[in-house]
Amino acid sequence: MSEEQIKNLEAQFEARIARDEKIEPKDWMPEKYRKTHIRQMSQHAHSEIVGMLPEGNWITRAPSLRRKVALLAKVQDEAGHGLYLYSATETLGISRDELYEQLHTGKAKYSSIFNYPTVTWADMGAIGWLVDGAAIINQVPLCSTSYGPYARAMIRVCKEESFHQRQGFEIMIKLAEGTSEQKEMAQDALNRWWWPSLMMLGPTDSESVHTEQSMKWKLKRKSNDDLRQQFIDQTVPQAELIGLTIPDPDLKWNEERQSYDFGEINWDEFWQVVKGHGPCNKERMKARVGAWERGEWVRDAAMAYAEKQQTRKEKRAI
Ligand code: FAQ
Repeated sequence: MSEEQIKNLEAQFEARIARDEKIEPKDWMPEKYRKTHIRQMSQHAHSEIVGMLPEGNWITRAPSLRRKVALLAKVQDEAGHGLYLYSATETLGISRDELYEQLHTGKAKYSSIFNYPTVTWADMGAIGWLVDGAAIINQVPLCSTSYGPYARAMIRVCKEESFHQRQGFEIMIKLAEGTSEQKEMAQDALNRWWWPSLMMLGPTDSESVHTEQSMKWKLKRKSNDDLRQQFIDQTVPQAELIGLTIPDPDLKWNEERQSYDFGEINWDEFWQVVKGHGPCNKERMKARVGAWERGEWVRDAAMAYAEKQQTRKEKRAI
């Protein structure tokens, strides 16, 4: 293709984005657009799959049958989101095997938040309330992102995340209304998950390398800092409502901005976790790689069965 033809295609592509048209898998797209989407969508898929691990830790220890059923369903939803997002990523011309390989070799990232341990039952409440709460704030704008398969996937994912957030908040309400030990457990979980939840929304806008381009392509609709502020403004009144204290002495309502001012985030901690040195990074990767290796015979058996069926079909056709 000549340089001029490429320029023409690029101009048509940009015009479609400007008109808020969806870009579909078979449409022409700039290589950088394709790669950026593979990066973000696959990291999102990996986050859902790795995100099953901290909660999976509590399925056998849920305090009642009702809690166990809800947690089991939530973790299954996360598996569904991961598979859905992997399929959407595959429409960009990358295979599932390559995507897994990127995760297992550390080439692809997954959300920093899932590298923290779940030490008490209250952590199940805090994850639903805070982590799913932050995920929804980040993901609702993604429902109108420019790449069609991602936008459509996000509509369903957001509906389920919203249910997850409510079940988490309900766990927190019950604990906060319970005995003093239970309320302490809820407060302790809030203390440990608050700051990592703020970090989860990504580095500050001045440090974010992808925001500018992603905003132009309407992959991102809001900046990391805007999403973080929205999360804080939404969550602080919820903590107040159930009598818990946000662990930030600098948190203060700013009348002029009609928003909360908040304290300094420990970005060193964030980057340490992103680079693989968080409390559970090694454990999470070991679990994922182990599951992949243990599943080899299942994949082999499925492939052998598919081949056998195909041969039978071909023989019948002769
Ligand atoms: N953790 O330039 P930016 C969930 C990386 S799903 C690790 O700002 P961008 C459901 C970033 O990749 C949670 N790495 O990047 C659930 C980049 O590195 P790279 C996941 C992070 O893409 C709930 C570098 O830093 N959600 O929770 C993080 O414009 C409960 C520079 O950053 C999504 O993935 C981080 N937190 O903005 C499951 C949503 N933040 O790639 C179970 C879709 C940044 O160049 C239980 N993703 N980095 O090597 C996004 O919206 C964006 O990708 C951001 C980052 C906002 C995460």
